[in-house]
Parts: sequence; C-alpha cells; structure tokens
Amino acid sequence: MRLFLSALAVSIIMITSVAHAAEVTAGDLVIEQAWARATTLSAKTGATYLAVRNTGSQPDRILFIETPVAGNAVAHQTRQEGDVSRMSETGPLSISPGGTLEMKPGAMHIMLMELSGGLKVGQQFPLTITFEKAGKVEVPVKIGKPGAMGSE
Ligand SMILES: [Cu+2]
Repeated sequence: MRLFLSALAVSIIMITSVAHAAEVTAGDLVIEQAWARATTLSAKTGATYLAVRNTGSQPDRILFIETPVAGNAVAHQTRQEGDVSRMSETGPLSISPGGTLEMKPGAMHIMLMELSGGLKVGQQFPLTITFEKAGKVEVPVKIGKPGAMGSE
C-alpha cells in the first residue's frame, strides 16, 4: 500500500510539471511560459510575459492582444535611461523564422491597462493573441508573485 501511494505521488508530481510547462501551438508558432505578475486589487496596470517560438520558414507578426481582465493590452519595451526606466509601445512585433520572441521583466512585456480587478497570485486568465499568419490563439496566463522574475 505504501509503495502504491508513493508511486501515485510521483505520477501526480509528473502531471503537475507537465501542466506547468504548458505550451500552445498555432500553425508554426509555439507560445510558452505565459505568466503575469500579481498586482494589488486596485491596480490599474499589470505586466504579462511570454515567449513565442517560430518553427516555420516564414516570419509572423503579432497584430492584436486582448484579454477579458484588462481594457487594453499592448506590447511594451522597457529602456533604462540612467536611473529611470521608461516604457514605450513596440508597435507590431515580428517573429523571424527559427527565432524566438522572448518577453521578461525589465525588457519586453505585454502591458495590461484598465485592469478590472487586479491580478491574484495562483490564478490564471486567458490572453488572446492575433497573429498575421497563425491567426487567433488563446493562451492561459498564470499569475505569479508580485516581484517574480520568471514563470517558475
Ligand atoms: Cu509597460
């Protein structure tokens, strides 16, 4: 019995780690490690990070980003100017063939604006990305700790 239980525990752990590494495929694109930083309940803005891998032979572009948790979502780039970090819109992002578009804290991110109720640790929300060629894709975004630096 004890042996059976520990075998069960091992398989549960394996299932969890597979779920954690969830990736979404759309045509030639693989979207992975989608996560967001938790915010306070009254926060109006938040940031989401993810990676898009292009396994095809043609470039693709992100046209729109939308989510039910925010009134507006746009790709931003953070630049460090002395002691000040500034963000600006990136415009349409392209993913070159064989390349990966990687977003992370302090660099590129998806800015969520007009948040409807804050982002809570441990919860998840859908993000819909429309690509020029791969079309519309819904990606589940996990919410990590407020100061988290990655999807772990
Ligand atoms: Cu931003």
